[in-house]
Amino acid sequence: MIRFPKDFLWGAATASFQVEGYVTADGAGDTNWLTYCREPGRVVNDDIPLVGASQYTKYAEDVQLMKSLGIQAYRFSTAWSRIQPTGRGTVNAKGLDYYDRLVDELLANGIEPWMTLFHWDLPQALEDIGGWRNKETPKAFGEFAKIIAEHFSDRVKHFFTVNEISCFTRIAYGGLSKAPGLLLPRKEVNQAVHNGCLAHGYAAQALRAYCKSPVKIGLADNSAAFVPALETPEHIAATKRAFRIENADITTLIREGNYLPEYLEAEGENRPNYDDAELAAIATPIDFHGLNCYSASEVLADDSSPRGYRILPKPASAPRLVANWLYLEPRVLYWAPRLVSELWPVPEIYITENGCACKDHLERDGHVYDTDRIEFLRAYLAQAARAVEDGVPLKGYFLWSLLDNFEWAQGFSQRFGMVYVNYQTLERIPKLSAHFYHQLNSTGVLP
Ligand code: GCO
Repeated sequence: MIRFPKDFLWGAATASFQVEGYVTADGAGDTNWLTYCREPGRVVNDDIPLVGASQYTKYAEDVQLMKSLGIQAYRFSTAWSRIQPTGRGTVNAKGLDYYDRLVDELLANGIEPWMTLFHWDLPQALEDIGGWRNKETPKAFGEFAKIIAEHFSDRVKHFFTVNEISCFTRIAYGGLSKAPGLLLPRKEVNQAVHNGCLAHGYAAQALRAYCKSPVKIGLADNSAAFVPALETPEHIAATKRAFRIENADITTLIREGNYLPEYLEAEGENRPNYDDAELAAIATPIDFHGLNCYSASEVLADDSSPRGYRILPKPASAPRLVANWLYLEPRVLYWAPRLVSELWPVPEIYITENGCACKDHLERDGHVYDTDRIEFLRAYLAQAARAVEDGVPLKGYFLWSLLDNFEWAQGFSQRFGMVYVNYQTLERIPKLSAHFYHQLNSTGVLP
């Protein structure tokens, strides 16, 4: 029997642009993702989440849904552009009102709000000045964090600064699949990555300075994750080394406050511009480390390579479900928290995203029998339990996602929810996996 501790936190996660719909309602400004969606050919079927899952209007129903599924904490993000339509200056009261309503509804129903300040939807006015390439953007984000701290810290006790720095910087400015979808030279991309880390740092400082009562601060990090191909001491040591070096420009930088020599040497002239004050801000201590964990690369020790490890290519028949990047690697839920806790001790680690897209089918009896998703979750969660068992300070888990939602460049074509959304009627239908999750969170035993 696989059992979790009584106080293990069971949550669900979403993000503003992916679930809210009504992205420009009530004075909200345009965002880079809206611009991206409007460019033909960027998103599958040219989907735009103008209506989407409509949590903006259906939040109260969604809170009841969460309550009925035993969700104890809801990780959601604020759309910066609702609160500051141009990313700077004037506050739009109606934007704050929406998150007030959501937070109050959660609290009234005994669900903890875990607020992410930024999950990729950047005010277009900031994208227009260069977005994350420009250091004005992290500065503006620090100011935004002050607004959030002053307004919400009486009720919200857990804050994430930013979500997945590599996705909104490296992939967004050095690739086509995330807004703004540019292919810039390496130096500019490295600068965007650095500025993303700086945004985390400035926001962490602002939250520390302006929250009115004690809160916990962390980030939702998608470190490149590694697992030892064979679990022997030498391969485990090599994997740990790989974890630190391969994440030199984000996770390692944030947790150590310095770029590793390996990184600086490899990037040479392409290294970003920064100073010591920025490094200090980036390394502002955090209370918890959130890990978004889906897949991983397998590593072997290799004495013939200068770094002492080798990252193995994925075999052609390595198992996946629907998303082409999501190779099944359940052991990531053991090794990522374990290696993070060994490399950079922190009181609390959370899995802040984990889940998968499936080809869910609404049967004629009105149900979705997503036994594939349940198998995925069962395999991954068994590894999370193993981490807890081994003394890793893993304190909770947030399933991605509560609802089917807008899966970025995949549009509505990929469903990650434990609850099915009928996009015509907006009806919510808990899938079999939601019942699995409810059983788990109400007993602490993997069903
Ligand atoms: C993330 C992404 C999520 C995705 C999920 C599935 O934080 O990883 O932001 O928004 O929807 O990861 O791809």
